Amino acid sequence: MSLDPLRQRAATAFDHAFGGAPTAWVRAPGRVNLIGEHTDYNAGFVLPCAIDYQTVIGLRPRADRAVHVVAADHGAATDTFDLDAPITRRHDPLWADYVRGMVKMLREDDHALAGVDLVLAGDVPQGAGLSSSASLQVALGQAFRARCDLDGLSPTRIAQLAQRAENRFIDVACGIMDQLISARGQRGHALLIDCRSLEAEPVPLPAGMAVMIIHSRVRRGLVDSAYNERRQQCEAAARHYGVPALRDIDEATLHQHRAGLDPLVWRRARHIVTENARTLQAAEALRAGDLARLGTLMAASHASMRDDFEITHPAVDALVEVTRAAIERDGGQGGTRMTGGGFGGCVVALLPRERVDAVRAAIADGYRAPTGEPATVWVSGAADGASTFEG
Ligand code: GAF
Repeated sequence: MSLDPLRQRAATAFDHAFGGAPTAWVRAPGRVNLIGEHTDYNAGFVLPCAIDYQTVIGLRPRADRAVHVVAADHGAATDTFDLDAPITRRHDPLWADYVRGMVKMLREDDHALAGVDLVLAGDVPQGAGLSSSASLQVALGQAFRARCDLDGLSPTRIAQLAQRAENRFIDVACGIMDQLISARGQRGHALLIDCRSLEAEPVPLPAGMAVMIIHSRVRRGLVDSAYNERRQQCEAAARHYGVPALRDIDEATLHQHRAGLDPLVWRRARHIVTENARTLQAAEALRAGDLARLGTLMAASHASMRDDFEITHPAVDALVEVTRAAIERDGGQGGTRMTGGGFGGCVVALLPRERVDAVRAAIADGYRAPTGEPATVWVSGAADGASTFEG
């Protein structure tokens, strides 16, 4: 959670692999999305915040044109490739492909790259849907920006190239949310991101609120194929309505021009159209400190993901219910819903800090994953996006 253990782990691995110390340090956070799910690839709105868990990279220039990488968290495994040769996938280990993919996209975007030794270390929980891979790729963009003095490489451009690496190199058809919040997050704020214009408005989290992240311990099975299927259904619905993206229709149009659209695809579209509206309303509720309204919107978002978009899981539904009941006990206010791509993974809750222990205890008592495991709970602030720091 704090930078120091990560920095120390990376420094030790660096000395062991390359001798000496990095000359520069960068970091990029994971994320949790408060509301606005699967809306990003529909050119819509999302409301994520960056979290206090991150990827750290220590780096030092090399005189040649090679990239040498050490993964401190993977038994100091290494990867090496040449900046002037074709950059291809290894497939195993996956972390090496994230590095290669990001470097390839930076190169294709015509940035003048130079050789570097890199050590990676991170504490974003992996496989939990908290964007550990986006944080790695954005940190890499930040690392090359620092190594090669790429002053023109903006945080938004880093995010776009990181998304492109996922789409074209790793072959995951994700939207821009995870990379953009990792690159541009602001401490103490969620960002209301317009995924079409990429404008992002910081929305302060009300004082005294905690962001709780609860891992259901349900593995996110079949997530890529199901995600791609949802994406295709949304695109089919947009074609039916004759618009570039579902962002471009409102609820009235959704109903008026429904005829001829497959009922399942229509329900997918209804999730996106209503979720966009809820996301804008949730940003307003946050700004106004209206936690009751926020709670209602988060509950409606979860129901829509469960019933219309069908991306939740019975255990995750049960976890949301236990969490909601605990938040609302004795008139308490706040909200909870599944967060991220879905099919398992994490639940997010926004609640007054003094309620955290009681809610944590209720989850420990009232929830078990299908495997019998208890949930894992993290409490985070809203963190800054990618940055350099002193080693
Ligand atoms: C995953 C994707 F990577 C994001 O782009 C987004 O679509 C999210 O699922 C769902 O909101 O995290």
